[in-house]
Amino acid sequence: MALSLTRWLLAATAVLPQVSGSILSPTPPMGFNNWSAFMCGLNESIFIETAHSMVDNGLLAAGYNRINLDDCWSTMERATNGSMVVDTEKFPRGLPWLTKYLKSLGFIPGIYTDAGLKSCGGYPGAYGYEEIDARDFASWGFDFLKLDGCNMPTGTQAEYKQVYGKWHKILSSLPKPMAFSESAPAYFAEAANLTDWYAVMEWVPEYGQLARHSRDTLVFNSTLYWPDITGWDSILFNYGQEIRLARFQKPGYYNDPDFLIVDHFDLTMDEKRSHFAIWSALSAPLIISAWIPGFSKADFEYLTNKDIIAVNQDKLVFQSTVVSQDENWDVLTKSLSNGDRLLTIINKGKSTASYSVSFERIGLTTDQHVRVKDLWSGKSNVAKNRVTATSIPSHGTAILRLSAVHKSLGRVIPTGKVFNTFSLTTLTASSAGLTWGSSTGVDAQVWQALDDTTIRPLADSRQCLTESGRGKVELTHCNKKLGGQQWDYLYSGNLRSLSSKNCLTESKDHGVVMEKCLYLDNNQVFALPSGVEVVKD
Ligand SMILES: *[C@@H]1O[C@H](CO)[C@@H](O)[C@H](O)[C@H]1NC(C)=O
Ligand SMILES: *[C@@H]1O[C@H](CO)[C@@H](O)[C@H](O)[C@H]1NC(C)=O
Ligand SMILES: *[C@@H]1O[C@H](CO)[C@@H](O)[C@H](O)[C@H]1NC(C)=O
Ligand SMILES: *[C@@H]1O[C@H](CO)[C@@H](O)[C@H](O)[C@H]1NC(C)=O
Ligand SMILES: CC(=O)N[C@H]1CO[C@H](CO)[C@@H](O)[C@@H]1O
Repeated sequence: MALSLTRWLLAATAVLPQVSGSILSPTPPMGFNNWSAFMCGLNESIFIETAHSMVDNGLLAAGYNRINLDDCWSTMERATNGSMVVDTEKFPRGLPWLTKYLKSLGFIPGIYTDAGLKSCGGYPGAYGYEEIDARDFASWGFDFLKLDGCNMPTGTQAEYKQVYGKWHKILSSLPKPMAFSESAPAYFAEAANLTDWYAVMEWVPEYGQLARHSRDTLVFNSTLYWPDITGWDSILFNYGQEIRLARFQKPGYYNDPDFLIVDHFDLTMDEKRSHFAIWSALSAPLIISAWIPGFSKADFEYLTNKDIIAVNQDKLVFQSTVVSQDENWDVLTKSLSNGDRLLTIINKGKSTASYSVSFERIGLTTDQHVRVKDLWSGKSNVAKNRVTATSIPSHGTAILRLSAVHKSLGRVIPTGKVFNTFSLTTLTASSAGLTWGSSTGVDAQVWQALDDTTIRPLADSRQCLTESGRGKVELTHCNKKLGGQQWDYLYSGNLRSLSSKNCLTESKDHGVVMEKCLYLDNNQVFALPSGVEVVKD
């Protein structure tokens, strides 16, 4: 994706979703796109060599079955009949030949265009040519379209919605519907006012199968786009955007934190493996953008880890949500379709260390032994009350699958951070009362969201988050008879009191207060642990 060419300076969940056979992409897409490694240097031989390498080294068999072209595949002008024209220096045998060849190997080919007047790289945009381009892409044999959003005529949120909506209509009415990757949200990310970003996030799941919510992961040569950051910084940055948006993901729609840039020149092996493990825990698309024929045996090995891919492709496709964060550690969890629980621990620190998490924090209520499988080593052991991952290397990620030794894991309570997805402050229960604070990973920042729609701090689960009138919120003893202790988590990200219909709000001085619900306001949009029912209204 060529977003960064023009934009780099910018400074759920629900009850078990229905998995229907008619969903275009019931699990996250996996495959290859040449952008991060090749940018505009793409050509036929790169795709052919890549495809063969993916077959020979087991990537296709592991599920990486898409090969997508990015920007710069065409000439600079359209033909007189309005069609895009392939650059025959880059693709001497043309695109229908290429798609046929890729399909003969077992791949699904994808193509790129831009919703605006010009692509991010300056090639013809599709604005006003939507029907012609969709027809051509389909007739050339493509089954997947990535639609960037550079150079829109006016750039308003409403305009993006209208144009992406138009594409949705066209693509879904083709004889063979095309998977639709939408870059629209990325153009509204990182703003001082996130209302438009949130608004776009609300409609992209209705129109397509995946959406790029924020900036590009670093291209191979990062110095061109985002000086002075490392590949690891870029991975954590996009992860940091993704975790704000878990409520939108569902079977058939995936939040896309962008490509796996696994051959970025400064990544260590531990960082590459983390990149893959984190994207898998998020059930994010796994689209490798790297020079695959140049991979080492070890690269192919970790990228084809069956247990981790199974987590990525789990049919619930929950995005793991954050249990806790501190300076050195991020802990994530989610449920898997067979009732197992996934625990992911990221070591952001500078040294190898062990980390231990209580069952409670993972949402488990069982007092029994639980089987813990380390998905990197494939080894299992049993644990009771807490899980400890030992020797996690600096910038490494432990990814553990918890399952019942006997019947089932028992009741699982959605548990984790409640945070403002604009300011990133975390709901904190201190002795002085409630505040929005920075993350330190303490129990006072880990919350349980119960079926009765109460919200309780892990530090003392007899206490409930309570709206106590006059705009105040406090922790008071849980009591079903009291009003003000029940909350709806809305699709908008609002936490709305059932009794007053007002919304939880972060005030200017980080106070936890109640105010009238506003439209996708910076101070009222929150992320909650996965498993909490999301109410659309
Ligand atoms: C495609 O690009 C690669 C890398 O830049 C180059 O080695 C190769 O010769 C090119 N192939 C064609 C057909 O231009
Ligand atoms: C449009 O023109 C191009 C270039 O002359 C040609 O290859 C293509 O087949 C034409 N498309 C249609 C639908 O006629
Ligand atoms: C944020 O943007 C929205 C949509 O453009 C606008 O309605 C709202 O007033 C803005 N909020 C602030 C605080 O500027
Ligand atoms: C990236 O590109 C710039 C400009 O072409 C060049 O000076 C620099 O050495 C390149 N860096 C890497 C890591 O390839
Ligand atoms: C990693 C890699 O092979 N990068 C290539 C990306 O594409 C450019 C342009 O063709 C090449 O110069 C790089 O070598």
